[in-house]
Amino acid sequence: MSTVGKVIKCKAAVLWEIKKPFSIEEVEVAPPKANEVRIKMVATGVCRSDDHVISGSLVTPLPAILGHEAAGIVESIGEGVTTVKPGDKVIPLFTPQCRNCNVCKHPEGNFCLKSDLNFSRGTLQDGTTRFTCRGKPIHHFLGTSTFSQYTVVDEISVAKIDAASPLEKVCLIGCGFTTGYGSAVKVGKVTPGSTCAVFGLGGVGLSVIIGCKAAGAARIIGVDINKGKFEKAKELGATECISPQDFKKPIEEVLQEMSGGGVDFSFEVIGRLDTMMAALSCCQGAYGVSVIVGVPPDSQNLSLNPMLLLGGRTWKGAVFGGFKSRDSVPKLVADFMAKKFPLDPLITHVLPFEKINEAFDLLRSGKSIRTVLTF
Ligand code: COD
Ligand code: ZN
Repeated sequence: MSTVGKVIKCKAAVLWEIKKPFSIEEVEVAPPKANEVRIKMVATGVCRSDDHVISGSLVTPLPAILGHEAAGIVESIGEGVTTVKPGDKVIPLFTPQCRNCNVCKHPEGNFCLKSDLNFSRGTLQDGTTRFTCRGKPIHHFLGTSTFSQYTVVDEISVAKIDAASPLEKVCLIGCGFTTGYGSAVKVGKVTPGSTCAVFGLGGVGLSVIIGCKAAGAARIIGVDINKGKFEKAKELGATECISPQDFKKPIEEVLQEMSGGGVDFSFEVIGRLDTMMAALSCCQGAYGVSVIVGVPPDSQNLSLNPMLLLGGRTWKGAVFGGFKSRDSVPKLVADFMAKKFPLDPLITHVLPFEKINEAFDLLRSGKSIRTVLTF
């Protein structure tokens, strides 16, 4: 029996309040309105930013259905939708691309003004929600809400991908992989033969390493206090790995010495102010580029000696690896299908969707790089 135009009853993980586990509930998912798309979820990754909502350090209206790194199949479309159709494989996009705002129209900008990260309304673009549970409206999260068997997204927040792509792998292109990879190839614009330093070897840091390697870097130095992370980093392209705890002098001095005066590109993929300063300082003073990927807790501030920049260094940051989402995600999936980069080494656990709380325990304990939940 067709579900088109009807409310779908299905299972979703609802977060009722912060610092509590998800509860798997029966929810009602309304049909898509004009310019909206209803998606049957196939796989979703579990990302640190979802956990930041649970801990309270990323604020979004609750109760909500979280999740923003996923892949699925279009079930039905609302009036006026032209870029996807029922049956298409798609990736929901937590950074939309409206193609009309100043950012979308700028050749370099990707942080679309329609992003819910800007306002955190917890709704679709029309200001309402499509989810109901126990008679109460449930908020969306970043316009994606992938911790549900079905979700509704705006057309500006979804990209059609290759029909042959394995959804339980390419879901990582929806956030973690792309954030790291793009930070190297698109934001830092790593050049062939260069020397790079990557601070933090979690899933996103490893994706930065994959990007540095793809861009042809000659040396990629991984930096982490957990030496257990070194093996995989080397497998993915790090040429050396060091722990700041093995040195008496500051790590930026160690890296300057290792690189004969400063690395060409550095990346902070931890989310700490001290490592952001170390990453900035370790890059070459006249032409080095340092990219911030991590987000520090509770909007902390840095103070800076402007001399660090006056010599010619560049300091930058971006969301979603600087990629315009609807333009780039289909290309990234095509690149994965063409074996231009791997995703398998990033996926350490695969669990059924119902075990979502277990997946977050794995994330918090540091035992997983990425857990993919399958529906
Ligand atoms: N020095 C060196 N390494 C350290 C230090 C330190 N002082 N402290 C921790 N580390 C290492 C840890 O041992 C770990 O290996 C690594 O740093 C961090 O890895 P993870 O697994 O905790 O994190 P990732 O790779 O999954 O994600 C890291 C981010 C910084 C990207 C993430 O936490 C974040 O801030 N995300 C928000 C960025 C974003 O764009 N969000 C948009 C939607 S997701
Ligand atoms: Zn994420």
